[in-house]
Amino acid sequence: MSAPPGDLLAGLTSSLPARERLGEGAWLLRGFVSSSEAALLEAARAVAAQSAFRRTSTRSGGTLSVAMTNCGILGWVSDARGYRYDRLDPLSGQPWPAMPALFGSVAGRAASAAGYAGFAPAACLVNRYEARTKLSLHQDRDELDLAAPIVSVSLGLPATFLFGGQERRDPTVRVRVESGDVVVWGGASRLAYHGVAPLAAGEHRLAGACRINLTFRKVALCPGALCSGGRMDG
Ligand code: MD3
Ligand code: FE
Repeated sequence: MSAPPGDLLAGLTSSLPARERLGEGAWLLRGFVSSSEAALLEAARAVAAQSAFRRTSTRSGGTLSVAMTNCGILGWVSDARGYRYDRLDPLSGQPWPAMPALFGSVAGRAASAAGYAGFAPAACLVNRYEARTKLSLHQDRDELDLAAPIVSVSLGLPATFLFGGQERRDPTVRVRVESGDVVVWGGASRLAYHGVAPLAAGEHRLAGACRINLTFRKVALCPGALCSGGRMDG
């Protein structure tokens, strides 16, 4: 009595550490940047030295618990007017810091490993989570190019991603992500609802008491223009 070849193949595939399928077009690459954690955190610190972490307000009058900054040609900004991508940091009045070369290469390699060749992000949103901060369930739809994936790099304290469906009411699965893990969200998962559960307190050897998440986005090809899109808070 041997198992059907399909089962053997499935077993082999799932035992490969390289990539785990989270959903249609969504891949978890565990430990993909493990060897670059320190360098990535150092680059994120250099970005924040130019464009500081800030907690932004939302159109609904609230304030996000997560602190954010950006690097790259475009940065994601939120204020009482809503959400958009902007070439200037509203705090400094200057362009966002350039995307560190290491960021660009990591984003491109991760996208390729998940089957999205030629990914060249215009924006990197840097999120900083401290104990008890969270990101409520939302869709990322401020980008004009929804064919491009989003690449997410986790650094520092572990977190739990909530990964839902195309509708807010769809059930969510919980995915634990650790420092060095990368998730690539594209295809049918690109507009899935997602969020991050409140961060558990802790101490990470390189990042201290926080989690840093980098999300790389293509946004759109719009030289010289402001990119704006829909809302993100449903
Ligand atoms: C699923 N950031 O900044 S990245 C965000 O960990 C954001 O800071 C989270 O969601 C963080 O907007 C999670 C995970 C993620 C990003 C984009 C997605 C999940 C996604 C797009 C589609 C589906
Ligand atoms: Fe998001």
